[in-house]
Amino acid sequence: MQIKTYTANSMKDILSQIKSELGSDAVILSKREIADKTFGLTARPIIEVTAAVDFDAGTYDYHLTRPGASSGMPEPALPAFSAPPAGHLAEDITELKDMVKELIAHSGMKLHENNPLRKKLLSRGIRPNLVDVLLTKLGAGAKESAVRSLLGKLVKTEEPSSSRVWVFVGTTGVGKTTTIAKIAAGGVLNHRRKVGLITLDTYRIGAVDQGRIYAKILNIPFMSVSSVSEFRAALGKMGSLDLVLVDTVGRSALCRDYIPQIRGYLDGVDPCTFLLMPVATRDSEMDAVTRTFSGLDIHRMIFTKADEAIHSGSVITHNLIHRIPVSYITTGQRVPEDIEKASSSTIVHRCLGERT
Ligand SMILES: Nc1nc2c(ncn2[C@@H]2O[C@H](COP(=O)(O)OP(=O)(O)OP(=O)(O)O)[C@@H](O)[C@H]2O)c(=O)[nH]1
Ligand SMILES: [Mg+2]
Repeated sequence: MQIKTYTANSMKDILSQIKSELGSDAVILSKREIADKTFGLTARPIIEVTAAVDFDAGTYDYHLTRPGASSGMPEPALPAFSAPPAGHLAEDITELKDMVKELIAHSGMKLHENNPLRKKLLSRGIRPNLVDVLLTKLGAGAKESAVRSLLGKLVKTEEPSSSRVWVFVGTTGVGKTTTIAKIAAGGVLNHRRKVGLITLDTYRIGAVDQGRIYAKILNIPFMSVSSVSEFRAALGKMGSLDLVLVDTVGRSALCRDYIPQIRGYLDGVDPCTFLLMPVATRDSEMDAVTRTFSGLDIHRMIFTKADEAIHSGSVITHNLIHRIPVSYITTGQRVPEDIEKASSSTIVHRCLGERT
């Protein structure tokens, strides 16, 4: 299964994009109006649609769904799409087909409403239309083991990239500094790596102290910088280290100058950028935050505070919709213990619990 999000000014444009990229068997998972941020204050509404198409999950690679990214993997075969007859009739037929598909996507609930597996997946926080697409793919009478196995193939996790500069972003209080301390401690204590810490002190006076204290405990270099030139100088000074962890001081991502400011710091640095998100965040909030931070080219996700979440289907939903690989999950306040490397099987297990 391939899932992809499209934006355009009209539904017609989006449908033709979906058809040409995903083929005519694609189904629409969600559709809504959002503000086109590129127009600033005069933002006008555009349509955002997430669509999915079914093909052998084993051949799926997330890069294929990320515009501009190249995986080096062969393109999976898309479902055959027979060209409709020419003329108005053809257009009408195509439009009707689209409407039927949209209807089917929205009537998934009816098809599966008596399936106990549906109730279970919903109770774990997986978005309803995703649940219906998964169940439709597996067919009536699908067993939970089949859902686990499909999700195991679809959920994308990956180690951080090979960049030696790791940048941690996310809204206020999501656990950036604590997670950095956990990763720094793991690097220093378990892998004997030379680690340094830089805080981009873009806003809060006194916010650097937390990082400074962790750096002191771990006996690693620490610098707080408040301009791009200071940041470049700090990176230069830490040039011999194996890993430089960059903390960004919490500020609402909705502040209009926040993302451009951070982007200014990172220009030409080629870091691995992590977006941190608490597991117990509403789907719509996760979508909005992810969209806001996409201005920074997010390479990996870190889901935080898994210990505070009643269920963790939000991680699966986010991963299937946004296709940003997960690198870590944090599970408590203890430094350095409460962090684990993400794997698709542990994410599925966290969401669905023990096999029954
Ligand atoms: N339960 C739980 N608490 C966590 C976890 N990670 C961090 N916290 C707590 O969340 C609070 C905020 O953590 P910080 O690391 O300061 O968050 P931040 O993103 O750096 O915050 P700002 O710099 O203010 O944006 C602290 O009380 C942490 O102990 C976690 O995995 N589980
Ligand atoms: Mg912080």
